[in-house]
Amino acid sequence: MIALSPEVQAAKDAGQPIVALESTIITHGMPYPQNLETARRVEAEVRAHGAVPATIAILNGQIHVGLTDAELETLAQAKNVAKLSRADLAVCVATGGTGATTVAATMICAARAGIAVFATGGIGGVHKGAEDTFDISADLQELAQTPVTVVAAGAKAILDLPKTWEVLETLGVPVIAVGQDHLPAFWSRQSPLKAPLRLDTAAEIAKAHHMRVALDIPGGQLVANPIPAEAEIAAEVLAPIIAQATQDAEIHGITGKGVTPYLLQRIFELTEGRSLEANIALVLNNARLAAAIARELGTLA
Ligand code: PSU
Ligand code: MN
Repeated sequence: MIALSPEVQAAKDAGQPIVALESTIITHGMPYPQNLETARRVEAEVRAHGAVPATIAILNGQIHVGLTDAELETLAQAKNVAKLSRADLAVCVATGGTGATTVAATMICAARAGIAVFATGGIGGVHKGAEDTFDISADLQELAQTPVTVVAAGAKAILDLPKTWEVLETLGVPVIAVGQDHLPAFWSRQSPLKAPLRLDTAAEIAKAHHMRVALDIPGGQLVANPIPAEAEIAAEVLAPIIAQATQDAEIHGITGKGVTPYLLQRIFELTEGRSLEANIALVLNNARLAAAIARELGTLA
């Protein structure tokens, strides 16, 4: 059911570090052609930092771990691609379908392929208004049960961040801020929320991952890596834009899986593309750290 690309297979055989990458960010998180460019740049960044990238997607009922450039291009241009989370994965494979994997589904596929480190932009979480809608991403539950270290720039600031961190605490997920005491907020380096845990180096993060496995504690780690300073958008600038986008989603009756892609697209429009530039910068930054963690993990095995 799982097809490793030749590059990923060779890396596995040689015991080289591998970094998993998701595909929903390509199909639902960014517009074409920036999505394709970014996917290629993220893969190049992982390679430049001594690891092998494994972008994950389901193509014609097969789980692909590592995509060829042609597959990446097809996916980036495809319209109406399914967005697959934990609930959708088996149905998609069973019916021969094609779809992009969210953080949750990418973690499942990575773990099955023996990959422990995964880089993305931002995870899903508790949506604003969840007390009425119950809209909470399956990404959070996945972090509680699948042993993959996920490097993200925090949870997307479109979410209710305090509630997101509370749920992760309840689920026993280590949320580790990198190099600072406060949690980052995706497009901005700082949020007012103090991080539950802080580590400063890739080696420490790899050690913590290793120890969790050794202690037989299920689940992964969320590494909250702040966006580079030169790329950040101040939280005060974004707050009214996020409020507007959230209101527009409500007016247009957007619900369920459609909420996250709608908000990202609307914020892209309202910031005249600045949100996308920041998003690209933070994904590249996460790819670098994930490669370093994967390298360190290789020295512990
Ligand atoms: N981060 C981004 N863009 C995205 C996503 C994350 O910068 O498109 C995607 C991820 O795949 C994440 C998903 O898992 O959004 C969360 O969606 P939901 O809230 O429906 O679970
Ligand atoms: Mn949701």
